[in-house]
Amino acid sequence: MKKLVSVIMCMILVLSLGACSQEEPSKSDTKATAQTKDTTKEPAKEEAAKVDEPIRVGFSQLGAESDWRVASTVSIKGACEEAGYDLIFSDAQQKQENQIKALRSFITQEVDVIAFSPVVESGWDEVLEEIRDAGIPLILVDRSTDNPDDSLWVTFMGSDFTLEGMKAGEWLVDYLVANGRDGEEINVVELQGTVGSAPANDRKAGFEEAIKANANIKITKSQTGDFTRTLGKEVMESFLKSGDKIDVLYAHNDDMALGAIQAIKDAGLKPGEDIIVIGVDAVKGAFEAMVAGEMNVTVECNPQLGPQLVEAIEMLMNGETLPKWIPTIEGVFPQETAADELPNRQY
Ligand code: GZL
Repeated sequence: MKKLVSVIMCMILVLSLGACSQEEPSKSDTKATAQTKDTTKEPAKEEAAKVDEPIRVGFSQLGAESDWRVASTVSIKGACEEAGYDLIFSDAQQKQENQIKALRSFITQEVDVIAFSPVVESGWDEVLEEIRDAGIPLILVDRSTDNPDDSLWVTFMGSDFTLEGMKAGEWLVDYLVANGRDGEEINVVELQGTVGSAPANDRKAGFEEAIKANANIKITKSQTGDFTRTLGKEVMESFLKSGDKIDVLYAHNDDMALGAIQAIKDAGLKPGEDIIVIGVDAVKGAFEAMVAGEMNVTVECNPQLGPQLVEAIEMLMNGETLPKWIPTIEGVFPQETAADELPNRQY
């Protein structure tokens, strides 16, 4: 009897082992099974989860120093929201160390894409390499860096700041000729943007290039107003207090020009007449000043890069190649066009 029981027990043991082996195929079988498994109907759990997860974008914005910057942020946040992205947004208050901290936090959070607008051109080498080593694609928005290795970022989308400076200088040369003042000694004072920033460096260079053939046009004073209205006013006050002859103000952005206009008026002078006022950005305030006759021209610099950023991210996620530079198309708006153009302005 005992023997019969042990035989039966053995048989049960053998049968149960066989059943397990069918439920637990070998590794190679598993792989084979996975490959032959019809994944068209139900992707594996992790794929399904990935497909449902929104794209996570880390964006380091440099600050909120000007109307242009505020419009840039509105455009980026709006476009990312519309695209259903999970946007992690950081405002660095114009401090490079804050941007570097934000970029490093994006790496730690393992975002899908990093985008940022570098407050200054240099000092990014280490963190750019950390982003590359983390395998996270990087998009430069609005401003670029002076790092010679452009393989560190997928693309730069933004304006040609040198061209903007040249447009400002060319407008001045043409204006002086049109008003019979091309033989006059013309003293230009310059309000520079943030020291070390790409727009400040390039707008200065472009303007100087455009006027260099006209020896009668001289930049007699040049100082940074850090792209803000407050500092633009303060620095213009100091220019005016010097008592030196000032014929033209060239401001690297409209916010500083608008601050300077207030200083010119406070000094009892007529901006737009006694002193020609040139700005860059083409923000609404500049058009309002031109309609009032207090400003003469603004060179457009388009802040609405949000849709372009989303388009670039979509292309990236689809494995498409992006051009190294996606230039922004921009115009020049002299005073005579201001009244018609003002209603069209979106920032
Ligand atoms: C230009 C942008 C500049 C604007 C300023 O693309 O970086 O920064 O001209 C802003 O108004 O502060």
